[in-house]
Amino acid sequence: MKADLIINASVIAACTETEGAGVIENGYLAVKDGKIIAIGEGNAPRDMEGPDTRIIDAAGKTVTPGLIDAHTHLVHGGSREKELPMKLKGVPYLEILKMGGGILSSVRNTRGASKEELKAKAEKSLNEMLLHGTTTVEAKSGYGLDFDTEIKCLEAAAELNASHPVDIVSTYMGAHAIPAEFKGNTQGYIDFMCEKVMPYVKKNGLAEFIDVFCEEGVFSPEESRIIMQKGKEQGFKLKIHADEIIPLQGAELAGAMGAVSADHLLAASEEGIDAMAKAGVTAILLPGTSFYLMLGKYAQARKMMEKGVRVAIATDYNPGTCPTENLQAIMTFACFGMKMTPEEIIKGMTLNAAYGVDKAEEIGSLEVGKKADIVIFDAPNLEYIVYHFGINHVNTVIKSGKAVVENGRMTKN
Ligand code: IZC
Ligand code: ZN
Repeated sequence: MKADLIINASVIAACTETEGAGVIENGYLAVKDGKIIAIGEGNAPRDMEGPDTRIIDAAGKTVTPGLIDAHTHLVHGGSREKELPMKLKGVPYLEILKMGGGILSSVRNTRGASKEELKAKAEKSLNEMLLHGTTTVEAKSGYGLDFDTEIKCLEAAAELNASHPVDIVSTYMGAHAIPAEFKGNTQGYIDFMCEKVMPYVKKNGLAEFIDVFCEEGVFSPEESRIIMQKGKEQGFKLKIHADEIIPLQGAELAGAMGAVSADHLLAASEEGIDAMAKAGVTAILLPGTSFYLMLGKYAQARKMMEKGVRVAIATDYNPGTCPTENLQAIMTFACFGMKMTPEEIIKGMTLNAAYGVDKAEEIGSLEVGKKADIVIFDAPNLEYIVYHFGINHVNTVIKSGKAVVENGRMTKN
């Protein structure tokens, strides 16, 4: 494979295991056979440049690891813009769900779509993600709920993972809502998920994680614990939508169950944050959702960081509560909503996000030996990307050593 040498970068944010984002000013980065082989300050050593080395001049630009979107509901049918007037009238999210709207309306649309239709829609989203700098995405099922549709969605994600440059980490999230056919019989639905769906998903390698929406009117903490326990016994890694709206000690549960991540956490308690720090649970915070639900409140990122919790930031891309694929927009919400610095934010979308999907050994930082997933932003520094918001600053994306976006456009091959 050809080698690439990125030179003259105004800023390289290596996002290594150090304090801050490991910023190098005026640096170089060398890539060969899909891996990073050198990184440093100043000029690249002369022997780095071979006859087929492609030189990328990154003068005036900022280089970061490929962004990792550690929490999305990628595969789904339909959209929910028709809920806007209700939202503006102040009807709460959980109220819309209770009336059979919200997630359940997306479930109807997803059940009604073919696998090909779902793939075509998700592929468009993956293209947007890639163009905006995302090279790895976690994707949850949970808009099918019945056996056939959940499997259809997980298969769609697996097929896209094989065909699309963006890598997909899959999560089975049957525990996203209680489907109409199990209304009033939550236990029956839990048994169905744990005994029918999970074994099939495991056997066919369709998901690495399971996730549970632990929320008032959805799955109680006791029910969530049972689902997580059954998932763990079957060899799944754990995630939980915890303390998003109503405080239910979801963060405590994540700690007790040894979850890889707990996500949302707006209403997490002090004790819950301590439990996460102690158990090494990554907090995946979703400030775009706080904004979109007009909650007037964000997760306490600063407190979590002070207490030693690893903080990742993701989009929560989904049709109801954060319909955007653009992690750069989420950077600005993280900064202004949660008072995170640009260095903390980029780390939250790279190394810490890699921990959130249990892939930190391969991706998430620019270090010798790691996969060459790299973004070059047409911005002189990290602060500029966060400050000049709502537009796409990506110039180049390199995925596993291959340029997949050049001059802001996807390459053809
Ligand atoms: O479709 O509303 N919170 N799940 C949990 C969501 C938001 C997605 C949705
Ligand atoms: Zn979610």
